[in-house]
Amino acid sequence: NEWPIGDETTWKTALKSLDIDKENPQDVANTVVRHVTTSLARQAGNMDTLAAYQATALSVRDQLLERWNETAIYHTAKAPKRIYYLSIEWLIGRSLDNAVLNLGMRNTYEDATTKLGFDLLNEERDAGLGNGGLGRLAACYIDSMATLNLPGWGYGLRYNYGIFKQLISSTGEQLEAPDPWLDRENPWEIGRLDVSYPIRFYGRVESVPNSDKALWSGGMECLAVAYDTPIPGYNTKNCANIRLWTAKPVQAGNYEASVAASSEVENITRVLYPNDNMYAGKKLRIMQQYLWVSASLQDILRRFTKLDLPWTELPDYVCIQMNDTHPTLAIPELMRILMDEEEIDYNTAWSITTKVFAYTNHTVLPEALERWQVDLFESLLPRHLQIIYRINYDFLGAIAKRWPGDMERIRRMSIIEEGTPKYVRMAYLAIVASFKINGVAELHSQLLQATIFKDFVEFKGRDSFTNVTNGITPRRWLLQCNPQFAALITHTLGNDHWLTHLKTLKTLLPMAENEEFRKAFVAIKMENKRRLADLIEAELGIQLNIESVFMTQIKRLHEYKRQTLNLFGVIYRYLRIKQASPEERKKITKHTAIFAGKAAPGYYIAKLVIRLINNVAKVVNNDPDVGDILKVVFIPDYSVSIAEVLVPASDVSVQISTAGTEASGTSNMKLALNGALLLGTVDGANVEIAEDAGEDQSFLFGHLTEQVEGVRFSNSYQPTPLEQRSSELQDVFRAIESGTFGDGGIYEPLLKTVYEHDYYLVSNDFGSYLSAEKLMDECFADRTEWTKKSIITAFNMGDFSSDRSVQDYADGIWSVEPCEVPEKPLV
Ligand code: T68
Repeated sequence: NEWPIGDETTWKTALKSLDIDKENPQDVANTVVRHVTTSLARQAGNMDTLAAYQATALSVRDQLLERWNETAIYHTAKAPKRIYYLSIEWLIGRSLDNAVLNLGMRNTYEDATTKLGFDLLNEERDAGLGNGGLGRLAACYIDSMATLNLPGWGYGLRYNYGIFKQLISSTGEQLEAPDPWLDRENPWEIGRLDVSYPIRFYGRVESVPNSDKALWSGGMECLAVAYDTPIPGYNTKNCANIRLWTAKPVQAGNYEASVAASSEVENITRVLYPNDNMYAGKKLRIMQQYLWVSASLQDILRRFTKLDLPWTELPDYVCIQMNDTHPTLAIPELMRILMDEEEIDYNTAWSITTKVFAYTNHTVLPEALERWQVDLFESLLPRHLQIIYRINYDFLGAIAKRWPGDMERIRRMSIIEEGTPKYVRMAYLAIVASFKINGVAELHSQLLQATIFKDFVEFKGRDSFTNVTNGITPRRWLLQCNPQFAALITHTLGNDHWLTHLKTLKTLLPMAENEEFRKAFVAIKMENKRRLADLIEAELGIQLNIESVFMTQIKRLHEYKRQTLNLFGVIYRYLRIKQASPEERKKITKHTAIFAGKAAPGYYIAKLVIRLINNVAKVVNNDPDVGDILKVVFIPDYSVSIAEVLVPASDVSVQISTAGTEASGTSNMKLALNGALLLGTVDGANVEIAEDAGEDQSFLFGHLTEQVEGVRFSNSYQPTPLEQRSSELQDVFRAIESGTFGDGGIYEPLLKTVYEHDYYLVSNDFGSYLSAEKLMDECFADRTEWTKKSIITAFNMGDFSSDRSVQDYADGIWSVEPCEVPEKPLV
């Protein structure tokens, strides 16, 4: 091959000069200092911690970009089938520590920055472009795709403001402040100002006679501009990419009009919607979704067209995984591009489209299912609505043919929900066009097929539906957050192969019986608890006894997740302590109840729960009768980096959603991998965690999924007084109402949800929750047994690595193969 440009020797010498010895701290220090003086325009005498962090991050970014480039070149040359993961949320957290670990350069960077006198702690802001589990899952999956050498890219939105910052007022209430995470330069992204695509909204459609083509014109045009975040694989040269889009106005001729249009356009990617598991139906949200999927598709198709192949081969080169229904507009968008721009007929376009998409569902909660009002849809995306009508027409025709006269079935399954107003049901559109639909844990996938998607299983057949149980990356959620435990594992095994083959941990199970190992394990756990206790004392002024059981419930505030059950349990415990004699108090197992999580700003009941937690904490933590027997902590502004401190310090993982409501859960996996025992309901991935950990290691309780509907029905229609459902809970409610934790009237709306319909079975499960806690306490009394259970739990979590999940997707859904970048580059 010809050298493409200029003088080859000059190029190669220059490229060679960029190489550094990855084990030489001086080499690394050189690159950092170069950024201090050039990128930051500073000098040794003019440094602060922010500059230190930024120079270091830029130096690490250089390392990533080198791999990113090589990966891109190699993949272009090899042209493998690629997987595109479309997620409207990417909850990455911090990148520096993760990047140096994955690059295998942590020690070198540590030495180099120590020698430079840098203090790198706590300068980095979290990239909080997500709400909770769904967004964090995407981040774990891209880490695994890179590590498994799969040719995968993520696509998302570059929100100027991520998830809001949570503040707690003096009255214990949640307040929200914006998260301007891009206000300082973000060293982890590369703006690709040359990669941009036009996006249209509104406008009109003209059909073209005798063809399936139509012309969509007018309305408002803007641009989507790309920003890339390189994601290094662990122990491989492979580097994946998350491409995030930002909305920019197109330069129009008229100055005033373009300034006005510019603020409207820039609003599109201004802020992340702060709802999880709740559909809001806002116009700006559908604009976000369309800008994101249209830009992503244009980018994906441009890459494919470079191969110069017929469109019918698209499914051999492209697979698009939809993370929930948020990217479902990609389906009519691909149809539109194929028909209107590539002039392909409808049937051929449909046959291509239905081989490209797969859809992951993350919830069965009806209030979370997306349905867009037809009139809103029609004004913003008139051509897409036409295409959806056409898809629905064919689809309903097929149903009518198979079930003649079954009008009820047609009404139930139609992509368009009839009524006033009419809605587009996005999940149904996603199912109709996808070749594979999956849930995120065994129980959830079964439930999907038996309930909300039952008709579609009958129509498409069982084979179109499957399960892929969620997973978490062991790099961040063990190596990075619990380095001492990771070192103990590596030391005991003699190598760190387990970091990419997590099932290897199983071979360490005999260590539960090894006293020396247990000692080391306990010492690490205590140190992690100490670190958390120090943080809590510094931030909140609460002193914790690290000998107490640390019970952790960390997740979004939601009625179905039942933080209330936990809190009412805490109050019940408090009342018992108050009643006990000083002698009896000495025998009570010491507890620390730790809560963290945000409530959607408009979710009144969830916010009331936060308020009650904080006011219970105030009373309990300051009651001299209680001392260190019970402490209650609400850690404000939960984030990925706070999770990294909480997870390794926990003894008990509280996972107590009403059976059948939590699709999977992923904090349950993080906590278990770090040795916390499960206190949970038979829900989501708890089932598989308890099964793998072994029944003896978990404390399960509560009504089962198949019982929930019946109990719910009688709660609503044959309500019995609360004291008959649970006299213990009755005591708790009396304490709240009588003002033990401040004005009881404030909490009336919250208590009413239980007094009245108790949709989530808080009263019905309270008794068995208390029994499970009691068993747990008895178990904690024998610390040796507890430690054994903790070790057995951790070493049985091999199946919950996101490497396993992603491999399941690759084999069972995507049909993509690894494409490993060789150590020696091509050019
Ligand atoms: C979560 N869903 C599931 N949704 O609740 C959890 N929703 O059980 C599961 O483990 C996790 O997904 C990963 O599969 C969410 O986190 C959202 O955050 C969300 C965001 C926008 C709109 C709706």
